Amino acid sequence: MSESKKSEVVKIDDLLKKDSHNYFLYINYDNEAFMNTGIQESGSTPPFASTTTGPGGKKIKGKIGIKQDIINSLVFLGYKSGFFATANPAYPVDLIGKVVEAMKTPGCGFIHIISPCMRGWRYPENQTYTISKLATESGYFPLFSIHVKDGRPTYALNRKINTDKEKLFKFISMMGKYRHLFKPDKLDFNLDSIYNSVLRRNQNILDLVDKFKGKSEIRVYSGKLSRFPNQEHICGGHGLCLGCGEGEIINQVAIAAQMVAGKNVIYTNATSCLEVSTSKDNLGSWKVPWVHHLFETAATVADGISTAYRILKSKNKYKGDLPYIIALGGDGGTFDIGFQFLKSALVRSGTWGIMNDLLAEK
Ligand SMILES: Cc1ncc(C[n+]2csc(CCOP(=O)(O)OP(=O)(O)O)c2C)c(N)n1
Ligand SMILES: [Mg+2]
Repeated sequence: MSESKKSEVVKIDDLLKKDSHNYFLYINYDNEAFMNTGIQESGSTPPFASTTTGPGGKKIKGKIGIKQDIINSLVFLGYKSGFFATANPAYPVDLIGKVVEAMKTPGCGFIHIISPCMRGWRYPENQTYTISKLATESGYFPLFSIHVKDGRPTYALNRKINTDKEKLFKFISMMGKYRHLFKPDKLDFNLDSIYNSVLRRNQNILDLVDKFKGKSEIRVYSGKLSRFPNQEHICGGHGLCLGCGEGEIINQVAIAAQMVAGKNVIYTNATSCLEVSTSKDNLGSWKVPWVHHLFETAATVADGISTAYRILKSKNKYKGDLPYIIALGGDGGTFDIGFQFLKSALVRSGTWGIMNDLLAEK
């Protein structure tokens, strides 16, 4: 990276004052497997992690393949306007700031959030925060954000990337999904290859930050957690596992969404742990409109709702404020089965929705 490392502080209060409006925001909670159907491997499962479809043991060493990079594959699709970021619930001000920023960016938004899963990653439930924090501190899950304007992405880190081998191995060793790399023998080749893949991926991100620089290379969100309101979009008392990352993530997303839009938010939810555990029996957990549909179509349904409201508004058939539409989906629904739907919804809302007279907000 070049020497001119300028950093910028983005106040969440200032973002809230903007009157611009996003059309479609997709939140991906990434627990690195198809968890609600029994821990099957996804495109986001990292190398050598054990799943029920690629169990780690004597013969098989867990996943053969890479953890796909979803963000960098999505930002070069020529949008007129959009906001993209990674986030981690162990950094709530950063996560909330990004949701607010996405909701204030015209066009499309996408946030990829690491979501620890005690059941699938196999660790005691009270370790969620420690593991989540280590994911970023070790360099495994770096925090960065990208604005796209007229087709051109500009990258910024939200925290310096430090790929720390010791912390990475500590992170790995805390989870049962990697136990076969330590017992009966320590598999140095596999452990080193995880470290090397993280190093290479981070170098790729640093190169992109260098090539597609904005005003600053590091953007830090600031705000006081204690001054943020409690969210009123979803009740407490869901049926997620203890310490589930998805529960913490939806709480933080809803705090941000409420600060931007009050209750004028509609969620769509792909089949996933969050969906099944907030819609048990006849009693849903949601206090704002929430639509469950297929595993793969959270993006399509959300974009459809958003577009319908904008058409009605432009024809003067809807008088209220346009609602904010947020699609929620797991890594299986995002990286794998829902990818083509996600790509299309991002392109429609981030490009066509802005250029089309009927759809663009007046
Ligand atoms: C077409 C289709 N295939 C398979 C399923 C079964 N199914 C529902 S959710 C799911 C996995 C969800 O995984 P992910 O998106 O990662 O969410 P998580 O459960 O991990 O939160 C699967 C396989 C389905 N509903 N529809
Ligand atoms: Mg998952």
